[in-house]
Amino acid sequence: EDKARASYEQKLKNVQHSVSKKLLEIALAKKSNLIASADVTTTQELLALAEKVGPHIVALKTHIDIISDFEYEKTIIPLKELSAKHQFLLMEDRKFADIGNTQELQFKSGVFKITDWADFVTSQVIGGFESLDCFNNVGVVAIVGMSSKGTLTTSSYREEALKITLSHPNVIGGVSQSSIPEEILLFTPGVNLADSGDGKGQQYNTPEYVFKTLHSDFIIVGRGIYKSNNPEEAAISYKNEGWNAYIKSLKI
Ligand code: BMP
Repeated sequence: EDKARASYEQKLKNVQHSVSKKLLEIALAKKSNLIASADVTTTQELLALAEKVGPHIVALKTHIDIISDFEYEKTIIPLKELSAKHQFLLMEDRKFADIGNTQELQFKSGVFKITDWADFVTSQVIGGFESLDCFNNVGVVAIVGMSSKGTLTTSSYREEALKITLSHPNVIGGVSQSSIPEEILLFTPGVNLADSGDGKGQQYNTPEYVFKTLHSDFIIVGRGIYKSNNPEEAAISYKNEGWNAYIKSLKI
């Protein structure tokens, strides 16, 4: 049954974490609830996409370990400049899934040095509450439920994952295909206007469904944007679809 959701203004009054506040402020300023997933494999493609879609998004989601020519100076420095220029945050979709000590090393060391540039990161919560302690300078989006066919994130898993998500001070929200309590932010991937799946297990919903039925706060769109012939136009249309669906969901 559909019921009215909390507005971004209402959420802004209640959230504690600085990253949650920034996301909601950008959403209201840009009238956008769109996160573009930049699943491209070269620095040039990453920067070109960020330049085109930057003005229309609240955050750019990266999988930084798929960039084949990654160099901190060449990849991250200009990406940071674009995020400042176009006012979007950087979300590294690392999906950490280990013990706290290992996650800390993966977060702070290696070539990617995620701690130095990401505004927020994704993490599984399978390692338990304390595994999230190391992310104390960024926001964490917990993977509560996945969008793919046959995922093991059953309702009992999601229930336990939500307990960590709601209680850990580093966590700003969850990735899920189900509703979550209003005090945190809901990020929903698996959104596409043209397709219902990708033949590799991904399952898609429309922006209308995720705002109205799940009360999502942010949609995450990958191939719908970066595979489009005109990624900027595609970003604008997902932005408008998402915003209109959000406005409608306030009035139910
Ligand atoms: P696309 O819109 O091209 O299907 O991309 C979806 C993006 O969201 C991918 O980067 C994927 O890793 C991520 N994602 C997902 O699709 N489902 C989840 O449950 C969690 C994700 O992070």
